[in-house]
Amino acid sequence: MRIDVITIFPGLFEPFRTTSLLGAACRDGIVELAVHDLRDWTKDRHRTVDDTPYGGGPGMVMRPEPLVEAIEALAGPKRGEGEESRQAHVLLLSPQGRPFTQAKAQELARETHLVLVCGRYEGVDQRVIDLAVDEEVSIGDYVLAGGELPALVVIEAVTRLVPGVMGNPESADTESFQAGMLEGPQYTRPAAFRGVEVPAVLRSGDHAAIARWRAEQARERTEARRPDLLPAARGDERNER
Ligand code: JBQ
Repeated sequence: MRIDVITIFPGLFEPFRTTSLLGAACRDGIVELAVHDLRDWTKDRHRTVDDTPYGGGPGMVMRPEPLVEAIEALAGPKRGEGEESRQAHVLLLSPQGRPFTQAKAQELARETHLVLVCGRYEGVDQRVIDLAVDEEVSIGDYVLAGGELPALVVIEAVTRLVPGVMGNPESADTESFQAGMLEGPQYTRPAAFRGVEVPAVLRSGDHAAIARWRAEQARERTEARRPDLLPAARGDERNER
């Protein structure tokens, strides 16, 4: 998979490109991650990427010219409706986007070429979206300064699903099987730490009992912390109250 990133802070991506799972995938040539400075597509002396909003208001808006030229240079021009779309799928990270989910990560992992555009919080000129972006995604409802961290979140979530990236393909499977439920508590040695013991069932060797205990723990934790993940249970609660 090839991923091109368009950003005004290319340096933010360097440590992620060279570290851990993603670093190994890049070294192995399974993922090709290229990070581009948006200012390379500006033509004025000050390399300006933003301007004041039409209609007034606070903040600045990202200018359309450098963004659309950068996207076209990396993804190719967007073809008309009904035509086969270009190879690259262009994503804009923005608070106005549809929520980024594991299902979206799985969908994006099937692409061969992604172009990620990092917007700034005040926004990008709408014509960039209309002319050059395939979809807008958001990683969540909190205030951030720009799309760089969201882009890194998308890169990590997507690339670990690309065949050959995970060292152990079983862990990816297990997690996707369990997606929709939180994991219960995990323990490693020592068996007792500062007087707190690992639950006896985990040390019993009874694999069926361990599986039952884990399922029960996952359910309780999900009910307590993320009832939204359990639509059936949530319905029951409503009926009880
Ligand atoms: C969003 F994707 C972006 C880009 C810029 C700011 C943002 N703020 C909140 N969540 O994921 C986001």
